[in-house]
Amino acid sequence: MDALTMKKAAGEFAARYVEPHMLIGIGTGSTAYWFIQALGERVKQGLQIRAVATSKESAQLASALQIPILELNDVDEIVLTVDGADEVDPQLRLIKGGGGALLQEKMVAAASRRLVIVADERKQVQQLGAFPLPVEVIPAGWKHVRRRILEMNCSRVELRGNPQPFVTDHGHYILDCYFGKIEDAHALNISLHQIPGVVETGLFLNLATEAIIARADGSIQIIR
Ligand code: ABF
Repeated sequence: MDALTMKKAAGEFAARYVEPHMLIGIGTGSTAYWFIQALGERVKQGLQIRAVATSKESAQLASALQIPILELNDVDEIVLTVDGADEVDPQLRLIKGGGGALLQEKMVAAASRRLVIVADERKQVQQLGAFPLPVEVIPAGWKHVRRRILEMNCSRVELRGNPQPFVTDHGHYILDCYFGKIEDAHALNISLHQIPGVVETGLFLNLATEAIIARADGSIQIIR
């Protein structure tokens, strides 16, 4: 299987978890895209669901497929969220945010009873950190945040976007931070959150309840 086929397989597999009348969270990215497409097909056949989106992009896609979208503030607990990831380790710790939606993704994930990650096998790692860690920051002080992160044993910190900074759905910037292999993700997450101007990090810890991994040989691996 090539990457697109694996992404499609993982996204469509997760769509089977959705039952009638469920309030679900819909992720962002090229794998979650296939989850949303599969839901759209079932909605066409009469499935009744409501969804909270993790990005404007996903909200637009879902709306175009007649999936009713609610705002996060207008719901209580989300039963199931399906989202992608940039890295998944064996303990279901994640790096997310390569798509720039990490803040809404983490808020929706935190409001969800189950967070199911859909990914192709290339996202599986033994230890987080090969992928640069996205950190969402307030534009007004990003240069000071960058300096503080560089003091944290981080080799490179790049403002995402060129020549214009990338601006998130919530009006913030993203710093892509090259820490290399992350020894203690919990400690790093706490340290980053102590820097004034940091809004959120792409470290998703104790949030994912399951991962659906599509493999190149056509198999599906479930990690719980
Ligand atoms: C999103 O999915 C982001 O958090 C992440 O960067 C992105 C990557 O997944 P994909 O490879 O499916 O686009 O949730």
